Amino acid sequence: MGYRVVVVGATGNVGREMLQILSERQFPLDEVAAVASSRSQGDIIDFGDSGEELKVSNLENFDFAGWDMALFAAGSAVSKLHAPRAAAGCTVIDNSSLYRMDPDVPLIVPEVNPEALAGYKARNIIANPNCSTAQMVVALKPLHDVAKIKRVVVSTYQSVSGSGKQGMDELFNQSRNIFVGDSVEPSFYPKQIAFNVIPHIDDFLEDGTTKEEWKMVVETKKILDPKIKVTATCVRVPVFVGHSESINIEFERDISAQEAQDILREAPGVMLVDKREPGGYVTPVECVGDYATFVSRVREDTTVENGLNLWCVSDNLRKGAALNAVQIAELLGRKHLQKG
Ligand code: 11C
Repeated sequence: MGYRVVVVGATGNVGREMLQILSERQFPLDEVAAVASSRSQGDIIDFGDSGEELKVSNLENFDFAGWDMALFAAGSAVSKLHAPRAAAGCTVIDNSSLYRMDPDVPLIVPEVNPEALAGYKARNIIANPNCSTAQMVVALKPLHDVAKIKRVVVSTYQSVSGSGKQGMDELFNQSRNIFVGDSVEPSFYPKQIAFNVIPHIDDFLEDGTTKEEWKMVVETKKILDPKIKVTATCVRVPVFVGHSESINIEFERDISAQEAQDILREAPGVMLVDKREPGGYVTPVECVGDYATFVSRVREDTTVENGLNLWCVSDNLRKGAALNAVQIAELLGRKHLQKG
């Protein structure tokens, strides 16, 4: 006996990836529903590459009663409107930022804080973290367990797929225009993204940081440890898929690069690729379609006490969104919603 699972936002980047991952991980399903806005109602979409097709239902009048789980990937506004009524019928796993900091909603990365799932019944909603936070905490957790992290300084190199199809289209169109000598007018991003980088993701806050940077701070505290100090600079780069991060970590006790490599080599969800030679590290194009959070360039930072630097890369649509949501669904099934 399997689960009855709804994917909301099934026609978007993350929704399609959720369907793909449910199919490729052979998630135990009795039925899967693809749900989206009324614009897509009746469209036929692939259930990953399973060969099965799904007819898209309209979210406005979709009845969640009798379903086991609903994976939401349609943004905060849609979650605000529909997640509470969905949660009255089944457990919601929400990929938006709406509920992440709600004390009654667990914010889960299964390799890091699976125990926090226990509180999900308060609202019947579980939150999926921001993509840049998810991959970072997977890399930090095993190191924190042995040497206690005091402070993290992270700079991100985030792909345009993090901002959805419009971001991907803008990078594609601007790159093509530059090659054929047409003008490049930014429309979706505030500045040119092709052959450029933009130190700005999400809204600006009063203190000069951005909401993306704030999310990395508060989500890391909620998932991993409220005592860890985090400061972030989030940057959009002209890469289609795959977020990269340069992470500087200060620990309470001395930890050598060698010890950190040995720990990371064994850590759940981590793939250490660290050959200290040209090409002996992972770049975003190589992480696309993979489940792992790749860690490279582990080295000691002698400018601070007990410091390490590392490079971390992951598929933002997978570990940063769809894969993590499906892993939460698997955990929920195993721990709380066991079937026959
Ligand atoms: C980006 N990290 O790359 C964002 C996308 O809070 O779920 C995900 C935003 C979020 O633009």
